[in-house]
Amino acid sequence: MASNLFDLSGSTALVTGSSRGLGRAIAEGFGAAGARLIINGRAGSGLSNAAGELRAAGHDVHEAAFDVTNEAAVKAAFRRFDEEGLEVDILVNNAGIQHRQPMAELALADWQRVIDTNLTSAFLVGREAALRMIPRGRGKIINIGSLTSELARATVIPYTVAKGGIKMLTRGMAAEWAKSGIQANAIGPGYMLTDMNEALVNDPKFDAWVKGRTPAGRWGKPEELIGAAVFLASRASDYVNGQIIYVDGGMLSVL
Ligand code: GCO
Repeated sequence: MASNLFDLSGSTALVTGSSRGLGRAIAEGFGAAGARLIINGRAGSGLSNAAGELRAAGHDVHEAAFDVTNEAAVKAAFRRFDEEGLEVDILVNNAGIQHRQPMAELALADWQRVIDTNLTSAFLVGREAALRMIPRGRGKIINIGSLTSELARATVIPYTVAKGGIKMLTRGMAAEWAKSGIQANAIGPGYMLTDMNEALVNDPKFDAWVKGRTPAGRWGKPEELIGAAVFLASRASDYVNGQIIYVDGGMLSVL
Protein backbone atom coordinates (compact mmCIF):
# COMPACT_ATOMS: atom_id res chain seq x y z
CA MET A 1 0.00 0.00 0.00
CA ALA A 2 2.60 2.53 1.11
CA SER A 3 4.78 1.75 -1.93
CA ASN A 4 2.41 3.35 -4.46
CA LEU A 5 1.15 6.25 -2.31
CA PHE A 6 3.67 8.52 -4.04
CA ASP A 7 3.27 7.09 -7.54
CA LEU A 8 2.21 9.71 -10.10
CA SER A 9 1.80 7.24 -12.97
CA GLY A 10 -1.27 8.03 -15.08
CA SER A 11 -1.30 11.68 -13.97
CA THR A 12 -0.53 14.75 -16.09
CA ALA A 13 1.28 17.60 -14.40
CA LEU A 14 1.52 21.21 -15.60
CA VAL A 15 4.39 23.11 -14.00
CA THR A 16 4.52 26.81 -14.86
CA GLY A 17 7.91 28.45 -15.22
CA SER A 18 9.57 25.06 -15.61
CA SER A 19 12.26 25.71 -18.23
CA ARG A 20 14.73 26.24 -15.39
CA GLY A 21 15.19 26.56 -11.63
CA LEU A 22 12.71 25.23 -9.11
CA GLY A 23 10.03 24.48 -11.71
CA ARG A 24 12.48 22.51 -13.84
CA ALA A 25 13.55 20.44 -10.83
CA ILE A 26 9.96 19.76 -9.76
CA ALA A 27 9.02 18.73 -13.32
CA GLU A 28 11.93 16.28 -13.42
CA GLY A 29 10.90 14.86 -10.04
CA PHE A 30 7.33 14.41 -11.25
CA GLY A 31 8.59 12.64 -14.36
CA ALA A 32 10.66 10.29 -12.23
CA ALA A 33 7.51 9.57 -10.19
CA GLY A 34 5.70 8.57 -13.40
CA ALA A 35 3.77 11.70 -14.39
CA ARG A 36 3.31 12.98 -17.93
CA LEU A 37 4.75 16.50 -18.00
CA ILE A 38 3.49 19.74 -19.49
CA ILE A 39 6.28 22.25 -19.08
CA ASN A 40 5.71 25.96 -19.49
CA GLY A 41 7.69 29.11 -20.02
CA ARG A 42 7.42 32.24 -22.06
CA ALA A 43 8.39 31.88 -25.71
CA GLY A 44 12.15 31.80 -25.98
CA SER A 45 12.68 30.90 -22.31
CA GLY A 46 14.70 27.80 -23.13
CA LEU A 47 11.60 25.65 -22.97
CA SER A 48 12.62 23.46 -25.93
CA ASN A 49 16.04 22.79 -24.39
CA ALA A 50 14.42 21.77 -21.12
CA ALA A 51 11.94 19.57 -22.98
CA GLY A 52 14.78 17.88 -24.86
CA GLU A 53 16.70 17.20 -21.66
CA LEU A 54 13.59 15.80 -19.93
CA ARG A 55 12.78 13.60 -22.94
CA ALA A 56 16.38 12.37 -22.99
CA ALA A 57 15.81 11.35 -19.37
CA GLY A 58 12.90 9.22 -20.61
CA HIS A 59 9.99 11.44 -19.56
CA ASP A 60 6.76 12.07 -21.54
CA VAL A 61 6.93 15.84 -22.14
CA HIS A 62 4.62 18.39 -23.77
CA GLU A 63 5.78 21.98 -24.23
CA ALA A 64 3.33 24.83 -23.55
CA ALA A 65 4.81 28.26 -24.21
CA PHE A 66 2.35 30.83 -22.91
CA ASP A 67 2.43 33.97 -20.75
CA VAL A 68 0.86 33.06 -17.40
CA THR A 69 0.04 36.74 -16.75
CA ASN A 70 -2.12 36.99 -19.87
CA GLU A 71 -5.69 35.80 -19.28
CA ALA A 72 -6.42 35.19 -22.97
CA ALA A 73 -3.18 33.23 -23.40
CA VAL A 74 -3.93 31.09 -20.34
CA LYS A 75 -7.46 30.31 -21.57
CA ALA A 76 -6.12 29.49 -25.05
CA ALA A 77 -3.48 27.17 -23.59
CA PHE A 78 -6.09 25.20 -21.67
CA ARG A 79 -8.31 25.01 -24.76
CA ARG A 80 -5.31 23.47 -26.57
CA PHE A 81 -4.86 20.97 -23.71
CA ASP A 82 -8.56 20.08 -24.04
CA GLU A 83 -8.20 19.58 -27.81
CA GLU A 84 -5.09 17.42 -27.31
CA GLY A 85 -6.80 15.31 -24.62
CA LEU A 86 -4.39 16.54 -21.95
CA GLU A 87 -6.18 16.57 -18.58
CA VAL A 88 -4.20 18.57 -16.02
CA ASP A 89 -4.41 16.48 -12.84
CA ILE A 90 -1.59 18.30 -11.05
CA LEU A 91 -0.86 22.03 -11.34
CA VAL A 92 2.24 23.68 -9.89
CA ASN A 93 2.00 27.48 -9.96
CA ASN A 94 5.72 28.13 -9.89
CA ALA A 95 6.25 30.98 -12.39
CA GLY A 96 7.81 33.95 -10.63
CA ILE A 97 10.22 36.82 -10.94
CA GLN A 98 12.19 38.88 -8.45
CA HIS A 99 12.74 42.65 -8.34
CA ARG A 100 15.08 44.03 -5.70
CA GLN A 101 14.66 47.76 -5.04
CA PRO A 102 13.66 49.93 -2.06
CA MET A 103 9.88 50.45 -2.13
CA ALA A 104 10.14 54.25 -1.94
CA GLU A 105 11.94 54.18 -5.29
CA LEU A 106 9.76 51.52 -6.85
CA ALA A 107 7.86 52.29 -10.06
CA LEU A 108 4.23 51.18 -10.20
CA ALA A 109 5.00 49.22 -13.36
CA ASP A 110 7.59 47.13 -11.50
CA TRP A 111 5.24 46.58 -8.58
CA GLN A 112 2.48 45.47 -10.95
CA ARG A 113 4.79 43.21 -12.97
CA VAL A 114 5.85 41.29 -9.86
CA ILE A 115 2.29 40.99 -8.51
CA ASP A 116 1.00 39.88 -11.91
CA THR A 117 3.70 37.26 -12.43
CA ASN A 118 4.00 35.90 -8.88
CA LEU A 119 0.38 36.08 -7.68
CA THR A 120 -2.25 36.89 -10.29
CA SER A 121 -0.88 34.20 -12.61
CA ALA A 122 -1.62 31.58 -9.94
CA PHE A 123 -5.25 32.74 -9.93
CA LEU A 124 -5.49 32.76 -13.74
CA VAL A 125 -3.92 29.33 -14.25
CA GLY A 126 -5.50 27.88 -11.09
CA ARG A 127 -8.96 28.97 -12.21
CA GLU A 128 -8.62 27.33 -15.65
CA ALA A 129 -7.29 24.13 -14.09
CA ALA A 130 -10.01 24.06 -11.42
CA LEU A 131 -12.79 24.54 -14.00
CA ARG A 132 -11.69 21.18 -15.41
CA MET A 133 -10.79 19.47 -12.11
CA ILE A 134 -14.11 20.22 -10.41
CA PRO A 135 -16.26 18.13 -12.83
CA ARG A 136 -13.71 15.29 -12.49
CA GLY A 137 -13.95 15.47 -8.69
CA ARG A 138 -10.20 15.42 -8.22
CA GLY A 139 -7.07 17.55 -8.67
CA LYS A 140 -3.88 18.72 -7.01
CA ILE A 141 -2.82 22.36 -6.96
CA ILE A 142 0.57 23.30 -5.53
CA ASN A 143 1.44 26.99 -5.28
CA ILE A 144 5.06 28.02 -4.76
CA GLY A 145 5.38 30.45 -1.87
CA SER A 146 8.48 31.65 -0.09
CA LEU A 147 9.94 32.51 3.31
CA THR A 148 8.48 35.90 2.38
CA SER A 149 5.04 34.33 2.61
CA GLU A 150 5.62 34.80 6.35
CA LEU A 151 8.38 37.40 6.81
CA ALA A 152 9.25 40.54 4.87
CA ARG A 153 12.72 41.27 3.60
CA ALA A 154 13.56 44.89 2.80
CA THR A 155 14.00 45.66 -0.93
CA VAL A 156 11.83 42.77 -2.10
CA ILE A 157 8.43 44.07 -0.99
CA PRO A 158 6.34 43.40 -4.12
CA TYR A 159 7.70 39.82 -4.07
CA THR A 160 6.92 39.59 -0.34
CA VAL A 161 3.37 40.86 -0.88
CA ALA A 162 2.81 38.48 -3.78
CA LYS A 163 4.12 35.48 -1.82
CA GLY A 164 2.02 36.45 1.19
CA GLY A 165 -0.89 36.48 -1.20
CA ILE A 166 0.08 33.02 -2.46
CA LYS A 167 -0.33 31.68 1.10
CA MET A 168 -3.84 33.12 1.38
CA LEU A 169 -4.78 32.23 -2.22
CA THR A 170 -3.84 28.63 -1.34
CA ARG A 171 -6.20 28.75 1.63
CA GLY A 172 -8.85 30.34 -0.57
CA MET A 173 -8.54 27.57 -3.14
CA ALA A 174 -8.91 25.04 -0.31
CA ALA A 175 -11.95 26.89 1.05
CA GLU A 176 -13.78 26.78 -2.28
CA TRP A 177 -12.46 23.69 -4.06
CA ALA A 178 -11.73 21.04 -1.38
CA LYS A 179 -15.34 19.87 -1.48
CA SER A 180 -14.80 19.09 -5.18
CA GLY A 181 -11.96 16.71 -4.38
CA ILE A 182 -9.19 19.21 -5.10
CA GLN A 183 -6.27 19.48 -2.66
CA ALA A 184 -4.67 22.94 -2.84
CA ASN A 185 -1.45 23.41 -0.90
CA ALA A 186 1.82 25.34 -1.13
CA ILE A 187 5.53 24.86 -0.78
CA GLY A 188 7.68 27.62 0.76
CA PRO A 189 11.26 27.26 -0.46
CA GLY A 190 14.03 28.77 1.62
CA TYR A 191 17.10 30.36 0.09
CA MET A 192 17.71 28.08 -2.90
CA LEU A 193 20.58 27.95 -5.39
CA THR A 194 18.75 29.30 -8.44
CA ASP A 195 19.52 31.74 -11.26
CA MET A 196 17.13 34.20 -9.59
CA ASN A 197 19.35 34.20 -6.50
CA GLU A 198 22.71 34.25 -8.28
CA ALA A 199 23.47 37.83 -7.22
CA LEU A 200 22.80 36.88 -3.58
CA VAL A 201 24.88 33.71 -3.70
CA ASN A 202 27.77 35.69 -5.17
CA ASP A 203 27.50 38.38 -2.48
CA PRO A 204 29.83 37.24 0.32
CA LYS A 205 27.90 39.15 3.00
CA PHE A 206 24.52 37.80 1.92
CA ASP A 207 25.94 34.30 1.48
CA ALA A 208 27.33 34.42 5.02
CA TRP A 209 23.99 35.71 6.33
CA VAL A 210 22.04 32.85 4.73
CA LYS A 211 24.47 30.26 6.06
CA GLY A 212 24.43 31.80 9.54
CA ARG A 213 20.65 32.34 9.66
CA THR A 214 19.78 28.85 8.40
CA PRO A 215 20.06 26.00 10.96
CA ALA A 216 21.19 23.69 8.14
CA GLY A 217 24.02 26.16 7.54
CA ARG A 218 23.68 26.16 3.75
CA TRP A 219 21.61 27.17 0.72
CA GLY A 220 19.01 24.71 -0.54
CA LYS A 221 19.22 22.84 -3.85
CA PRO A 222 16.22 22.96 -6.25
CA GLU A 223 15.97 19.16 -6.25
CA GLU A 224 15.40 19.30 -2.49
CA LEU A 225 11.84 20.50 -3.20
CA ILE A 226 10.95 17.31 -5.09
CA GLY A 227 9.97 15.27 -2.02
CA ALA A 228 7.43 17.84 -0.78
CA ALA A 229 6.16 18.37 -4.33
CA VAL A 230 5.62 14.67 -5.02
CA PHE A 231 3.91 14.30 -1.63
CA LEU A 232 1.49 17.14 -2.40
CA ALA A 233 0.93 15.85 -5.95
CA SER A 234 0.19 12.27 -4.88
CA ARG A 235 -2.49 10.26 -3.12
CA ALA A 236 -0.39 10.59 0.03
CA SER A 237 -1.83 14.10 0.53
CA ASP A 238 -5.51 13.41 -0.23
CA TYR A 239 -6.58 14.80 3.16
CA VAL A 240 -4.12 17.72 3.21
CA ASN A 241 -5.56 21.12 2.22
CA GLY A 242 -4.59 24.76 2.54
CA GLN A 243 -1.17 23.98 3.99
CA ILE A 244 2.22 25.49 3.19
CA ILE A 245 5.23 23.23 3.68
CA TYR A 246 8.48 25.11 4.24
CA VAL A 247 11.56 23.53 2.72
CA ASP A 248 13.98 26.05 4.18
CA GLY A 249 16.69 24.27 6.20
CA GLY A 250 14.88 25.44 9.33
CA MET A 251 15.26 29.16 8.71
CA LEU A 252 11.68 30.08 9.60
CA SER A 253 11.83 28.04 12.82
CA VAL A 254 14.57 29.97 14.59
CA LEU A 255 15.51 33.54 15.62
C1 GCO B 1 15.54 37.48 -1.97
C2 GCO B 1 15.36 36.07 -2.52
C3 GCO B 1 14.23 35.35 -1.79
C4 GCO B 1 14.27 33.88 -2.13
C5 GCO B 1 13.13 33.08 -1.55
C6 GCO B 1 13.24 32.95 -0.08
O1 GCO B 1 15.86 38.40 -2.73
O2 GCO B 1 15.37 37.60 -0.74
O3 GCO B 1 15.12 36.12 -3.91
O4 GCO B 1 13.03 35.95 -2.15
O5 GCO B 1 14.26 33.71 -3.50
O6 GCO B 1 11.89 33.62 -1.91
O7 GCO B 1 12.20 32.10 0.37
